[in-house]
Amino acid sequence: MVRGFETHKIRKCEELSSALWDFQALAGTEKGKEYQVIVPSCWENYPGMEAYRGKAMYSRAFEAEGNIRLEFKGVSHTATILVDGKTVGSHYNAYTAFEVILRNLPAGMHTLEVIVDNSFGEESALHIPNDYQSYGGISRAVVKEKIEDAYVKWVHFTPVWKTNKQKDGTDKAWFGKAEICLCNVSNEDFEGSIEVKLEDNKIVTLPVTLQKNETKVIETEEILCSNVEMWCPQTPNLYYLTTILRNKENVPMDDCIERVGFREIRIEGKDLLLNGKKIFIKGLCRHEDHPQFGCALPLEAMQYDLMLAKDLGANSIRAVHYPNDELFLDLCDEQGILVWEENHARGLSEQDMRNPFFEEQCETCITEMITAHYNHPSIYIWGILNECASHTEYGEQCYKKQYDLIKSLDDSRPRSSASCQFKTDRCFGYPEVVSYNIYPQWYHDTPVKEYLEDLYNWVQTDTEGNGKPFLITEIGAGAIYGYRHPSQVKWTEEYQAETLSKQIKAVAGHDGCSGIYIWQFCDGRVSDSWFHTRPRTMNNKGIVDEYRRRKLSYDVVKEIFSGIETYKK
Ligand code: ADA
Repeated sequence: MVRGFETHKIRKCEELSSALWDFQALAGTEKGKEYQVIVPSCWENYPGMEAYRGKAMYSRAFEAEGNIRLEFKGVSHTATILVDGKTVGSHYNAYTAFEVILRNLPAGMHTLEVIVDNSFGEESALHIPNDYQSYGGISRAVVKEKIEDAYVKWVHFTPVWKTNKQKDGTDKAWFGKAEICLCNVSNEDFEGSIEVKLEDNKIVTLPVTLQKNETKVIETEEILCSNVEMWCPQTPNLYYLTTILRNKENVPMDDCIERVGFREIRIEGKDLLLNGKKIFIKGLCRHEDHPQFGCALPLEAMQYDLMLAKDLGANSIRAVHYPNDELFLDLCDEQGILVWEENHARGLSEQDMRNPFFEEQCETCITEMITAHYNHPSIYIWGILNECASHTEYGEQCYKKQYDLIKSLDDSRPRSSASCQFKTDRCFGYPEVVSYNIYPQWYHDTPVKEYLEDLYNWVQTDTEGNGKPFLITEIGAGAIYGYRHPSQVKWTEEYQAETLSKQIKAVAGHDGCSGIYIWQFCDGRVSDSWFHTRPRTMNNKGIVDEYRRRKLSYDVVKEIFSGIETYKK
């Protein structure tokens, strides 16, 4: 499965994943190991490949003719694409989708080869040994599409709640603006038109002219969208937005179907407002990680995680520390679960950020993330650079550039960054929301309330984050599943449960806080080199373990989240 809904009716699509591919390791002692595997998958789940870090080849045949668009939803972490033995594309970063356009393929069978590399090295500024695993494999779906000379590359829809001047008085109504990116892959100029429909209602038709090989974005006005209901956690209403591209003979030649939600995210002083109502985030930080699937979780496993999140009383998932699979975001859209999504980065020092590939790899990730995920109503905020060097002058330059890039791509959502720089962060003037990762009672034994109050007051008195919404984007403690002991020392389930209880109550009871994300939903695998501080080479701060088995803290979090109003000031 590629998406939670059909994204094309006119464009002919075929999923190349969810089928057998040939796999072969290309290096090391595993060199020559061959398997038939289902894609998406991670090779760490193939026998004998559990610790393989290097290059491997995936291949399969496909039938095609003419102009073909191949879309890879995620290859971990560097991909080189060959068709019939010729390199036709490449991509860095496991967590963003990319396309390869093949022009005028002769009719018949063709060979697709994907060389995948998950090694660490100078050219990888973001996939580095870290407190999560950089898996290897074709870890998300692969699609083959037939396109004509011109096609719809993407459509972004921005819902706007504003006064409906077409009616007297001050009634407000939902409006929508569409931006449509069109590509002409031929050497001839193109003339035609696009029609945009919301469900079955035509909302606009515009003429289109494209020079040969031109890519162009055309924008509609803000158009009144009658008879729509808002998207919110209680009623996550979704609507199909269909864009049809016609040629000058008015014959439909391509289409793009998106699914949108009418919701408004706004900031009022120190409050986050969803559709005009103040919200308090009860969230969980979640890696895409599973002992049986690596980072390539199937739909059923994704939904099981969301069922647990809802059972816990959570209303938000913080997708750490990279853009997530669109299938997961589709599930969040359908179930009214708010998502904090962020570009791919975790804990990079200034030295790491000075890697010559860092800025380009971050900016590409941000652009690909927002281009692909813009229409998900569940995403309410864009994050950058989790716990990177926001306390240094050079770091600040990078943060500013990335905040500016996000704003240029999407000025409809607030921005933030999860900081760990205590009272040295110098970047709170740029984002709309101030966010911190804190671990009182785990990495240090300061009482939670005291630590939180001290930090919050410093932000208000000494930084440009004064008066902005303030989120705790990580807080938690470790526990080894099954380790219970009357001493209740650190790493026992008892210690984690007691600590999370204090931490959640302290954050909920602080009237400056707009929410909390527990670190973390489930235990997850980390890089082998992190073994010294990570028993089992796992990050064990989950409230369930990697098999989603509940620790004592599960019921404690559930009871507090479900009755959060009791603890709020
Ligand atoms: C940081 C980091 C997380 C995780 C956490 C921990 O806050 O953002 O990815 O490493 O620390 O477990 O210490």
